[in-house]
Amino acid sequence: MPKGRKDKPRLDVRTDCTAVGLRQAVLDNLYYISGNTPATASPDDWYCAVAYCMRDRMLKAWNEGIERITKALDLRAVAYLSAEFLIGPQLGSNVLALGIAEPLREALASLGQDLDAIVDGEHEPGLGNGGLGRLAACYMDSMATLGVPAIGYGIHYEFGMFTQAIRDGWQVEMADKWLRKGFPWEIVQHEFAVEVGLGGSAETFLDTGGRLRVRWTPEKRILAVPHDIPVIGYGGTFCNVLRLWSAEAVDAFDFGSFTSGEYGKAVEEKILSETISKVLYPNDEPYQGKVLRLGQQYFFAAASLKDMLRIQQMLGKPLDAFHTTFAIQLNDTHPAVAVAELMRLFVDEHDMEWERAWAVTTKCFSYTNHTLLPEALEKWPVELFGGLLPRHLEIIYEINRRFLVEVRAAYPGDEGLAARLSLIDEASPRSVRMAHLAVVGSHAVNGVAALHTELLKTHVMQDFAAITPQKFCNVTNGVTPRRFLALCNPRLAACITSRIGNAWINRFEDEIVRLEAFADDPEFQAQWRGIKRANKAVLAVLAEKRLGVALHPDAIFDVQVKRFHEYKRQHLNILRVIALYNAIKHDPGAEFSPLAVLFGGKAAPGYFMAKRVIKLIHNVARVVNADPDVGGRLTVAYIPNFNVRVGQVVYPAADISQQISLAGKEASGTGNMKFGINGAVTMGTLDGANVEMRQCVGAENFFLFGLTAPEVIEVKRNGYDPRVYAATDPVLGQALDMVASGAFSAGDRDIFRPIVENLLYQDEYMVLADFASYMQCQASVMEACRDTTRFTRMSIQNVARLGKFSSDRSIRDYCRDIWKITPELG
Ligand code: F58
Repeated sequence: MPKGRKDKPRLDVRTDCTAVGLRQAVLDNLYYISGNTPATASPDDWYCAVAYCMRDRMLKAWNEGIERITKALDLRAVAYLSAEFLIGPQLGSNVLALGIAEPLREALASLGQDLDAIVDGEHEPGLGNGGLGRLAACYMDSMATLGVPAIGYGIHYEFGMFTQAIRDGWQVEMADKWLRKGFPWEIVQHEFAVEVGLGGSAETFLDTGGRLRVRWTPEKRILAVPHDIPVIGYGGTFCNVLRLWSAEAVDAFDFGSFTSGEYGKAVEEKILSETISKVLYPNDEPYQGKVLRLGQQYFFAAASLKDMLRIQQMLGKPLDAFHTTFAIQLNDTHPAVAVAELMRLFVDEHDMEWERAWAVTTKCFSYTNHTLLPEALEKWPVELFGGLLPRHLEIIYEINRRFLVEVRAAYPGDEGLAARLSLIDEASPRSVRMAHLAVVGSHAVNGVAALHTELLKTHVMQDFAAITPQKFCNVTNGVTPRRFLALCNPRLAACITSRIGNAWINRFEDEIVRLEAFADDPEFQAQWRGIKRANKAVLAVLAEKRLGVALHPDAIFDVQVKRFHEYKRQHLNILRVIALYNAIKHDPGAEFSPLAVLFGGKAAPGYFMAKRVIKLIHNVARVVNADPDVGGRLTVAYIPNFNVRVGQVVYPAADISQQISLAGKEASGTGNMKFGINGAVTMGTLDGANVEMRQCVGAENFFLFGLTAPEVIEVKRNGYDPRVYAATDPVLGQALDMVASGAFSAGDRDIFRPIVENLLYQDEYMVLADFASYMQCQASVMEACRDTTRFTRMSIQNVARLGKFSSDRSIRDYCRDIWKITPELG
């Protein structure tokens, strides 16, 4: 220590959490990591300096977390296998978890920097499509907060979800180069890289003990390199890891080709291998077999299992106790090939008896289903599957053979049942049913909301539920109140804390209900409204800046943000807007409370109809927003490139949350919960988790409309003819006619013809059947909004009564009912 400074305690720039220490740490990082001084640093340099500063402060908990999993013999950890983790921006949530926002803010201010601006400048990793990927991220957050040891295993895509731009109202996709400037949160763990095989053939041989064995000789080997991202729980003491695999060539450079002058060929192998983790599939459409996608699935499933076996061996535990070390959760069927791979590892590579291997495997796995849409259930043509994974196909056949022997023994003569349950769909082309593999290979199968689980049991998986009812259970989805309230809505968070303390942040279910007491308190109500207005003003600034649309914070903000899909019925919403527009035009002088209808969400690039609905929304917006008769009382805006970050601005600003899927189609929804805990009142159908949300908030605090799931089935059974609705409801008829006649497309009758014709002649998602009820519901919303006191009470009661929808509760359910793990922190 230099002379003359003995009296000053030495700062550890890696761990100190005072403003002085953080300031020094940021300066050190600026200088030593990006070679900058405050005078030369760019916003990205500042961001990186702060991010590394936070990562340093997470490392102690991180290393303790890894030790916990790799040293404790009696500990069962969750291995959460998911092809997607939509983690969102990291800086803000890590600062919140560490609880050092204030000293950090002070430190940065002393350097002339604004913490919020730095947080806002982060480019988020879009490693997921939507709800499924974001759910995985919420669950990682909750596991770390509750002290559930876990490793999240996934894919380190080089290009995540595409960036959406809008040109002349059409969606345009652009590559998401999220890694361009590096990603400061991850640590690449080259020493834990593993090899994964693909292709080739399988042959039998006699081992030295004279036993018949099978050996798979892959044609190709790819190196899986783990990129570890820390996931720290709220409070900053417990940390898990998200391990994302990136594909590299085993030998990046072929010297043989190089020396013989074939320079291109020398790197060909590298390029081919890296393709595996190159890009996230943005597919939300009817499922198509793509060999690269199966390659991705096997790649991360196999690498993850190898990693788990390494840990098992490190612990010195026998392989047949593998299930005591890991509870493996399959997030949908994307990682389901892991069932066959674990069997291959046990039987082929570790010489375990089939029966024993199977018993251990099924004790490890459990499977979460996220969809009821039959076209979304994964099926791989046998030929394609066998070409890429010949040994796994054999193993699946053997699993199936044994399974069907049991089925036939229990239900003799019922060949129909056996065919329906089979892991192989015999229809041409023969294919592997991944959901069946997941169900047979798991000890537990769950749906993601009560209604969804019920429909799984009674429809999509009816036969499985009949033969193994004990496997099926429900775990209703949840969202993390850290990111989706504490972080994204600091004003509301502070207001809630001022009344009930801050324990709601990690004990949401128990604590938030205490807000009920203030629902009718005039002072609290005024405060509540002020906060909503301020949040709307923030969104209005964004809309003005990015879209040039003026949104008035005194308008009702009515929002639908989610992926575009016909079952989610964004077209029902825009038909409502057209009907409201017509009502204003019909009587321009009538009273009409200002309403801003906001949309956002991406369409899969190949989804013709969804992209056309986006175009229709833009065209309607152009007409409505410019009409002097409307005079700004009805505004329509489309917020481009909806992602986690945009969501964090949108949810806090909404008054009304549109959750309008056709009953029986949305498995759960999680946007509904994010809106709800930020005080938006739902306008929705009895679908997915809406059903349970309505039960919790009470019918008086929910705007319900539409057919129920049984009614949908009934109406369809009796022969649904959408034209009857169009012909008998003049409001609907007029709206459709306008779209068809080119009223929103400068007379062009072709552009929206596919939408109108689809609605009139098919309407699979029964938009027309639910339209009248939706409009009626709209009238009740308008009425409720005119009574400010009533509406504010509804909003407060929504927040106070939605404690159940914290992902902490979901994780507790998984721990208790499926994983049999006791959370360490309650
Ligand atoms: C969603 N699925 C469900 N899939 O639609 C939603 O109801 C549910 O709340 C959510 O899962 C979480 O359980 C979903 O997001 C995908 O994104 C697939 C990813 C793989 C390609 C096909 C879409």
